[in-house]
Amino acid sequence: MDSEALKKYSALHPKPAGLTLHYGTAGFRTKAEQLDHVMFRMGLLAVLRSKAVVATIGIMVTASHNPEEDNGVKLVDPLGEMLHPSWEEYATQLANAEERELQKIITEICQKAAVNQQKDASVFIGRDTRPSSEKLSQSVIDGISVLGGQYHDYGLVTTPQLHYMVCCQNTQGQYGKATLEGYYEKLSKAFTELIKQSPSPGESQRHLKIDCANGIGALKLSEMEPYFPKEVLIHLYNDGTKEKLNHLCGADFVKVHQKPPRGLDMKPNERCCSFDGDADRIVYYYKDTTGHFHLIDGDKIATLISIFLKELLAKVGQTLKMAVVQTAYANGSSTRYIEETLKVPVHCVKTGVKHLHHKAHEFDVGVYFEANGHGTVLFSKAAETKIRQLAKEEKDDEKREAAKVLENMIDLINQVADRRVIDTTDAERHAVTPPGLQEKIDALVKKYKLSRAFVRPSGTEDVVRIYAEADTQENADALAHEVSLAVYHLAGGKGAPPQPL
Ligand code: G16
Repeated sequence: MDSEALKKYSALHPKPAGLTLHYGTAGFRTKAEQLDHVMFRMGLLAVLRSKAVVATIGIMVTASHNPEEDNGVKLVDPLGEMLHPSWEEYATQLANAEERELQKIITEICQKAAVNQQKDASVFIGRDTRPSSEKLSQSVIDGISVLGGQYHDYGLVTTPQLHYMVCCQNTQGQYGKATLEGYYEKLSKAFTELIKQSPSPGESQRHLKIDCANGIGALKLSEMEPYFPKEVLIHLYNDGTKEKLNHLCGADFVKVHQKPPRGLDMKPNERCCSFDGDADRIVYYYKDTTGHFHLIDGDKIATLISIFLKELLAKVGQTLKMAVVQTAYANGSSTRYIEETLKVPVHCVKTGVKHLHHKAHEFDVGVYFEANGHGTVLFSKAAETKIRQLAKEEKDDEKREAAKVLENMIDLINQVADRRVIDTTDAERHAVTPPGLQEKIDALVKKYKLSRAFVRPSGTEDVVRIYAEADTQENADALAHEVSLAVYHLAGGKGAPPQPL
């Protein structure tokens, strides 16, 4: 390590005095102007991680669903998972180190994580469309370069695209080609095959209106459109040419407000969907002929995928272990339906793709979705090998065709994932502090039928999230409001008490 160069470059990316940040649900997130030093240091960290695991590491500059003024960084591990949790603490230490301690902290990390400094390092970088992202990704490059790492800057890409590139690179092309063209070709080929195998729907069913949250999704979908089968028509809205990122649109807005985004005009029964700012969440929706809005969020997507996969697995006659992984935000009826009607086991883990992904790996087929639209399906290596073999060699026509559909699903699903006063336990469904809060929530929940509520500190924003469900929308809203008041009083609220949405 060239200490003089490190000193010189870190001085170009100074840490604001007194600023402390924590590695949250999906990396670091805050106002963009506070992040220059973090980006430089995550460049350093990515080099160390790359040397430690002797593989390419990814860095995505994005604050995803958060406002345009924010930014953040997501680190991607070799197979496209989120950074291993054992390194989150190192990331926090590096981000918060005073400049004079930087070298010492790097040396300590190398010792604790057995990093062989002689190894080569390689880092892939991507960024979203935020105005601050280009400059911040240059700070990442400074961090990588000062420790002698090699890098490839993919520029503007979606988060799933960067995860894909990293996975392709580390599997020597087995997963696909580490280029945008490779990504579009792989996905569109599997999608085209699946369409051929599915019963022919009405003409309108192959049209989709897409709200791109004024983010990267618009750019990348336009690039991908020529690869789609010609009967599939997409119409892009909120493409970022007029309005601000995530403002009154995008997956988070639609999910939270249970209404269509601004700028997307919906006719009855038209299929619509929304991405978030870095295009790693999706929710679908439509309006029926009475004008009623129907949301197909992550819970419903997981349910539909589970029904589809369960039928196919039964057809191929394989007893593969399938499970669904959800978080505390999953609507109770979806959990009941999957467990009791579909007879598929459901597991609940803490919020954050990294937790769901980890759990889903325990099964032959692990379906995981957060209610907010993050998710995918993981097939174990053994299950994938079996399915590919059946698709090729099975003599029984029906079984072989079902295996082929599953094979295309595997190729279409981008399996790589994105991996303070209130403290929680039981997959964040139970508050242990402040004292009395959980008892208060329990009492409020008892007042409503079919109800559930919990609170947890967000890991991407400086807010406490409150979840409530009940037999009717009015009761769910009332319960949410009462719980938010309880949080406000018991957690020592300042300013005006919370108002119902
Ligand atoms: C990130 C994580 C998601 C999580 C979301 C909200 O999403 O990847 O797993 O559900 O933050 O987390 P919290 O409730 O802790 O703020 P994204 O789309 O912002 O990257």
